[in-house]
Amino acid sequence: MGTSTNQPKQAMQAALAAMAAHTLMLSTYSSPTLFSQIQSPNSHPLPHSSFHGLSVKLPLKSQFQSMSLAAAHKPLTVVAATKKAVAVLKGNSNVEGVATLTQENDGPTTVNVRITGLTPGPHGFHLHEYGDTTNGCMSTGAHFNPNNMTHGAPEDEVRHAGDLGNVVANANGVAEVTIVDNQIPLSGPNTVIGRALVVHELEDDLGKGGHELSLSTGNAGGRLACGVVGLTPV
Ligand SMILES: [Cu+2]
Ligand SMILES: [Zn+2]
Repeated sequence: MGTSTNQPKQAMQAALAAMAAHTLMLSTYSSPTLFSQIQSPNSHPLPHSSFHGLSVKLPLKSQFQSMSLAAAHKPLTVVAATKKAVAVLKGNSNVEGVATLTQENDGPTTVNVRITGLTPGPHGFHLHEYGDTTNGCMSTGAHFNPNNMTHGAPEDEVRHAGDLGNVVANANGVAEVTIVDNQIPLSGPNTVIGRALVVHELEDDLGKGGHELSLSTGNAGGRLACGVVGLTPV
């Protein structure tokens, strides 16, 4: 009898612990202060932490994440830090689509997108700065550009973070594309949550077209459909 009444409580406690761990990890992304507070009881200076092993080869942020969990004496279970978001693309034409974005820890973001109603061929596809569609896709602003770069191709060093290149529609006007990119994270200071994905009328010339708009928009023409990137259950 006691067991059955305790079970929901235990489950609740486990859930709360998991939430606390998750929150802690998210906090360390953007809060060095919190991180140092968590670290201080440990008394190990960062570079000499006893937490060695796999994390040594990981990017610094991942080390922070692992060590902060260890330092806070949380059980060292692997907490899945997968983030997932979705954007439903709509506009004033019959072009529409859905994009899902997933990111594991601090890895690249994978965008799976399917858009219908396009003319066959390439169409510029970007992450724009604002998740504001009060004036349709026009109010989503310019390409997301936190590093003040000029427009380019996704593989270029010099590019807007939001430059995702082109999606190519088949003869039926359907574009189905998977994009893996390092500059559109789902958390942290450059998160794209709350910004918008936009698909364009024309091909993005990737900054190389020599048109006066090449280095700002890739001369990709009108905005056919757009959608705000919002969190969705993993
Ligand atoms: Cu665009
Ligand atoms: Zn751009």
